[in-house]
Amino acid sequence: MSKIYSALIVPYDENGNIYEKGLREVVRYNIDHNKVDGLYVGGSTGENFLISTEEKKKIFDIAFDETENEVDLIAQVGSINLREAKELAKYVTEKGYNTVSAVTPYYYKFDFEEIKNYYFSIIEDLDTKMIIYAIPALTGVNLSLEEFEELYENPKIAGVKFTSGDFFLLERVREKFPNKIIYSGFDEMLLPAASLGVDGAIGSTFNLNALKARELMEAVEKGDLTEARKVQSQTNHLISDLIDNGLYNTIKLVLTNLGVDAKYCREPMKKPSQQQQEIAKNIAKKYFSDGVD
Ligand code: MN9
Repeated sequence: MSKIYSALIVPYDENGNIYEKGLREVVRYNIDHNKVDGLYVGGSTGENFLISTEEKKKIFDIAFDETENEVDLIAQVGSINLREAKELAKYVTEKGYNTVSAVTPYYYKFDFEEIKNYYFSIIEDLDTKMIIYAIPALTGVNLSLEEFEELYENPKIAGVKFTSGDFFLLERVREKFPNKIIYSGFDEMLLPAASLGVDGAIGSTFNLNALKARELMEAVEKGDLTEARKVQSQTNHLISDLIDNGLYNTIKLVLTNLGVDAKYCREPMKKPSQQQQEIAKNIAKKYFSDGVD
């Protein structure tokens, strides 16, 4: 059975500080309402690349405390400050997380030897699994099949969060490494990824809509392509509406409309305008009327 993970949304308050009460509510909503199998903590969706090491630790602490082993947790610790990545990996492992993930190092054009050293170094002293976070559109790093092979020679590297539309590569990776995990990373392309046999999916929109992602995965597992396409289309109407209105702000606004105090984004991301708030209210009504007062 494939697994559904929300890429955890993190509420920041008016001043851009982590809003703990709201974060706990988002975690609970994901477990109690969305019925996720797990949470991917500290990813792009958590605005992780905008915050300090201490704030990252605080988010890892709160997520761990609030879930109390009810669901799986993956801690994204990647940073081009390798020392920070190592410190965070050690921190979460000692806390009790058994899986870490790290984005491919970005900004500078690191060569593959440097990328490989980065991954091996983060986990060298730890007894923890590593999921590579591959998101070439944001990092510029395109790992080849041969490079995956070299990374996978390290038995602690357990798989990849594959956030790309390169389904040729996805199929090649699936076929060549049947025992390594693949989590699909683009919610709007869950159907093609699922049809190629991924082990699960990690997504920002699952904070709102994980139940549909589960329906889609189950339809694919049953071989019901007609149903799977129907669910992907329904889902993609929502995803288009969210993206058009500013993805993370709108996920937070819709959650707020559903009674989850998800607040704001961290600067330099903007606060939502009046118009964005109106649109988000309509999105909440249109797709989630059950949950709106
Ligand atoms: O974690 C998310 N990636 C980013 C995965 O936010 C960069 C996705 O869930 C996307 O937000 C989503 C919309 O494009 O598929």
